[in-house]
Amino acid sequence: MKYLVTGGAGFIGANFVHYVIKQRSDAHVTVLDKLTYAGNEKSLAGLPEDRFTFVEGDICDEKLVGDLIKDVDIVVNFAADTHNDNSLIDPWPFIENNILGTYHLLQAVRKHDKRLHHISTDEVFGDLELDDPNRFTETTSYNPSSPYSASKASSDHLVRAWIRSFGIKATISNCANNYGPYQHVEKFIPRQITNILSDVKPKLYGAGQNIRDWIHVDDHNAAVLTIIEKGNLGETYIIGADNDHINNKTVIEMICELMDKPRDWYEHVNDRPGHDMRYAMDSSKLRRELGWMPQYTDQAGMRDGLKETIDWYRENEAWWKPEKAETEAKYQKTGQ
Ligand code: NAD
Ligand code: TDX
Repeated sequence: MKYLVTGGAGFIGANFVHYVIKQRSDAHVTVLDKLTYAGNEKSLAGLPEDRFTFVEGDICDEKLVGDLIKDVDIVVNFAADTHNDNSLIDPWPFIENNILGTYHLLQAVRKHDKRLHHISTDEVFGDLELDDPNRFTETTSYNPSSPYSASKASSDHLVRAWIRSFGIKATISNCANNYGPYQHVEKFIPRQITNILSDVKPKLYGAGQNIRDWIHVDDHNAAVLTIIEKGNLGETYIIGADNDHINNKTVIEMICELMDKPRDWYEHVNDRPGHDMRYAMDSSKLRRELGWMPQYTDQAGMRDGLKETIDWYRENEAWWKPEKAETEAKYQKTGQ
């Protein structure tokens, strides 16, 4: 099986490449990545040269995309601009990379009749109130809040339209918040871990009551591989690990405790404008129809996943240190 993994030098894409090379001995992976500030070729170090190729380039480059797609069996699209806070400062890269980029991939898979799996997010559904017992399902209406989530929603709509109008062979997955190795230090969990490793207090937006349905990146990628291999063409699958009751304040307290700091060794900073309150995912379709199950579930699983993630950042300072100062300088400007 020959894979073209777009955005494969980013957090989830790089973990996917390591995962698929390890799990499937017949897999060959080509990564196409623009290496934006969020892409890091070091995340792909150590992969076997005969089974892996890296190409620096843009999914909006029609000729390059066409040339690469001709030689593969499937495109797995992770490429996107992904940080909500950045989309509130400058939305344009989100429109370009997420919407136009997906358009170009769709045209290429259509022309060359190739399979596509498109990676999306829970945020396309908007948010839930804290006391709302519902979870997002495959049929929940789209209601995005930020420029980032609106751009992801747009890209999902394009994929659905190309399936319906042109019959392309595609699947979509919408996953909850991921954590694990190789995640950029701008994101919530690595930011707090690397703050503590730098002897700086973690930063909690507002009161920290917001809830994210945290999932370990390996559980996400196991689900993606399951959908690629067993999923029904044209379908959307929700991916989640039943962690929709752990708020941000609790996550920071867990990190402090696991890193031998007092549980309240953090500070409150400015909240995010338009901050979504709660995400919750109902992944029963994926579990029932395709037999996928997450490994890191509930508060105990989350603790295990966090412990491993903390150890990874402790042992890989050379990977994250170069990004840290610039990232924090950006947050300082918004009082976050
Ligand atoms: P990331 O920001 O860590 O990585 C994105 C990668 O895409 C980077 O390597 C970047 O260089 C590359 N890229 C951006 N624009 C490109 C372009 N035009 N051409 C080629 N490469 C380009 O992101 P991530 O957290 O790994 O997210 C990957 C995907 O998963 C995204 O589509 C995101 O919306 C989705 N997702 C993320 C989460 C999460 O919690 N991080 C949850 C659900 C879904
Ligand atoms: O320093 C922080 N303090 C804080 O309290 C940061 C960076 C974040 N937060 C809060 C905001 C959110 O409620 O933590 C929560 C998680 O924040 P992010 O890591 O920025 O993630 P989120 O905005 O929820 O979006 C993530 O999940 C869905 C990814 O960044 C998206 O790419 C994905 O689609």
